[in-house]
Amino acid sequence: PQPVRLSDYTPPAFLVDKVELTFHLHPTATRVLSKIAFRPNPAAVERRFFLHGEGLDLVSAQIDGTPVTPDITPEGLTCTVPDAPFTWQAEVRISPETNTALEGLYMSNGMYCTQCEAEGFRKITYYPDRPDVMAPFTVRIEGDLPVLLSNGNPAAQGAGWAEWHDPWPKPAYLFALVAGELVATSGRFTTCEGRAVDLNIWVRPADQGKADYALDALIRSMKWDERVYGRAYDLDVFNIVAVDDFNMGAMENKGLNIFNARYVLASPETATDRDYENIERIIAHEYFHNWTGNRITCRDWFQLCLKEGLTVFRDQQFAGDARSHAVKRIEDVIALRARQFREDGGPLAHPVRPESYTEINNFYTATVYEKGAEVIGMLRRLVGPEGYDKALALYFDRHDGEAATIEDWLKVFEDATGRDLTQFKRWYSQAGTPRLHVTDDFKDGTYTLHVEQETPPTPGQPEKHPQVIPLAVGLLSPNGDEVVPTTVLELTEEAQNFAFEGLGARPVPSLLRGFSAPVILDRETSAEERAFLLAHDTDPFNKWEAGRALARDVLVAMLAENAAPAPAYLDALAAMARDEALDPAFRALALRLPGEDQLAEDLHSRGQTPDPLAIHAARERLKTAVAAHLGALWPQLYDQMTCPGAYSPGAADAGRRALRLTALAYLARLDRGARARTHFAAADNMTDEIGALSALLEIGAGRDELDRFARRWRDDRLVMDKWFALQVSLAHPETAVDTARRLTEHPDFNWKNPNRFRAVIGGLTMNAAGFHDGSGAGYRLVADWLIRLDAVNPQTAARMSTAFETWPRLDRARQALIRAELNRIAAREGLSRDMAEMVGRLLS
Ligand code: HT7
Ligand code: ZN
Repeated sequence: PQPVRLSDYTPPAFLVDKVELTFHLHPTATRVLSKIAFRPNPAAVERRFFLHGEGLDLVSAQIDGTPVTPDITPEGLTCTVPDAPFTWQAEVRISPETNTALEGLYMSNGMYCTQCEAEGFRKITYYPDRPDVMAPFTVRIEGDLPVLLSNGNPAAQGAGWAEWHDPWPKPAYLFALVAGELVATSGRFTTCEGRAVDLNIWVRPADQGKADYALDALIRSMKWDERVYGRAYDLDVFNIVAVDDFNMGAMENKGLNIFNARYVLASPETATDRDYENIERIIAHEYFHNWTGNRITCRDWFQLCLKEGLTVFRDQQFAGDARSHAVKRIEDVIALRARQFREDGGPLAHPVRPESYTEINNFYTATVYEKGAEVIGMLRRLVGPEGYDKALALYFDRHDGEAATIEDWLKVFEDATGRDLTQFKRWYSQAGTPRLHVTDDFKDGTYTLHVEQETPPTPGQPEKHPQVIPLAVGLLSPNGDEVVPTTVLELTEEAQNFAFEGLGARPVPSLLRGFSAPVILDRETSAEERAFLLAHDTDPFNKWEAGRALARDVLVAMLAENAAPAPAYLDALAAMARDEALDPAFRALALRLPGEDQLAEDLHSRGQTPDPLAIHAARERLKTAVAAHLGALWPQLYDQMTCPGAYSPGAADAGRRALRLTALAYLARLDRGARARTHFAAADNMTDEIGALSALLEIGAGRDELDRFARRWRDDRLVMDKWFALQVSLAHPETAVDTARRLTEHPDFNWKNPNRFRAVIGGLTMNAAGFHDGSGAGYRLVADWLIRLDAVNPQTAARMSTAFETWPRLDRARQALIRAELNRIAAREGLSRDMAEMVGRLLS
């Protein structure tokens, strides 16, 4: 297939005034009747009538009531139509039960549901399936099921049928239908505009009672969007449905969000603190899309970051307000570095706004989402919170009801603040993570920072230009006082100097505070200076960053020289862990060592070839050394960090549990898991149960506990996903591949369920040393399963192929092994467009 290019965009030939759909549900022969009012688009450059449609069985078609015979291709149909408004009617037949790709209308455990973003609506009926065609929808569903849902407000219903009307014009990708035996957890919310909204979280009857937290998160999100962005909800009902088989996290269909069940269902016994946090974040994210995505949508899929980057930024702000801004920022940066920096530095690098694609599903990436959010964070920093608020108000005002572009987005900032964003726009078009090389000097009371920026070449972009980079800086005096509070320096040139005058002594710089830009900071820094910042920096992000950099330097030295961990680092860590002025959640994060994949990336960026097994061994040695050095502290922290009272998923208790379980994991290295076993046996919530089990698995113990866990949770599929994932991701490198293989033979390894597939095969790819086993067995097993899954669910298979994106940084032997597997996948007959594009890009 030919790639689609941003530069080829043309407006639609026809616009849609109204859509009426009728569904007669049947597992293998659902009839879909459509009646669509079209009119020629005055802005069109051509008049061809083309409707997308894939895998549809066309029964009949009419224009203004007269039967027509369209020309049908695998992508859609064309037909001769009047040069004036007309009504198109069609009947198609589809088979939801055999739709294993989980795109379009499909079935999950007896429930009908849809997934239309990005291009799934064309698998439901013939339609101009592009986001710049927006229309109000009326939907009638007929089916012998108790709950029949679609977008908008309920219009009428009877036994076996229901009608829905969505007055807000929307693109087809926001269409949704759900039908099944479902029960609701319900609430009511009155908006600041006085609209009473019925809220329902629909789950399968067996999951009743596990949607309270999702409902609570929804209400908090609605309030927050009113308070912070002035955005109110605009329908009489808001429905959320939890579905077992789902390709991604959730989908923001207008008035009918559909969620992967793992991001809805929670009880203290079955969900961890991390699960609760994810539910809160994703509920908020999908809700926020109602304005940033639905009311204002994207003109075309190249503009995906317009809704995704902004909505991630908004959900990050929300979570920061609901929990701790410092902890949230650190967690977001850990994730950004692990997923987005890795993507930006490899063969899959692409701009935040890509310029071409073959399969758009392959571009729902960390770059579009997370780097897209970082770009908005930088904009906010550059124009200030008030400028940002003014620009957003103008954005909602100017573009409500439209399908907009990044140009529209930047123009509202220019118009609202008077700032020229021509150079800033490079963040949308230039791929790759910029590197800042910083040196400094001090003379006659003046401290000068010399900053150079450089963005490495990325696929298709050999030459890079300087970007606008907000560099937040503070200066500390040698006694630890802050002599220059946080100041934002604006980098725009390849090389720039910034002088700070009137200083009594050479200061210690705290650079890139709050991680003010998604860049790699390159500056020779001594261990003493890092320890100083860990102890004194007033910026919590940089305080954590100093500890993280110390740990990384220690690990690099351990790898290079087989050195013992530096005592200065261990002392600094102990002081931080003991510091009761610090939030327990922050301390838990600071005690977490950099991940193996992150270390591999760090070594690579220093010009070395990482050895995954050596990294694993060094990290294990460091963990044991930290355990021993801080010895007596662990039982103290374990005893101190209890949470009296009933389980609460709130940030305060979750932070205490995180620190307590960190202590338990280190303690397990000293007492051979004795305390972890007791903890596991006494656990009354899933956070404690998983925390103790992980501590045991990490030291190669926990067989009995795994068995007990399986017996207890056999019937809970979401908890069993954890059981599958944990065993593989925490397996010893030598046994990881065998463990994964054995689990693929387990009777409950339902590999067509994306959550279960991700648990086992994804779990293996996350066990860096196991996956990169020198024999290539890990690569082979993953490739075998990707080939198998690709035939039934290309989207999920293609997404997981990113496990291979780090091949260029590995040694020759591993590179050859991975390339051989990628070539084996590429050579398969009938490979999906999704996978073919991914493998092609990975190999290029
Ligand atoms: N906008 C959605 C992205 C999406 C998706 C969701 C579920 C299944 C398939 C999907 N393809 C694209 C989710 C979001 O970002 O909110
Ligand atoms: Zn989104």
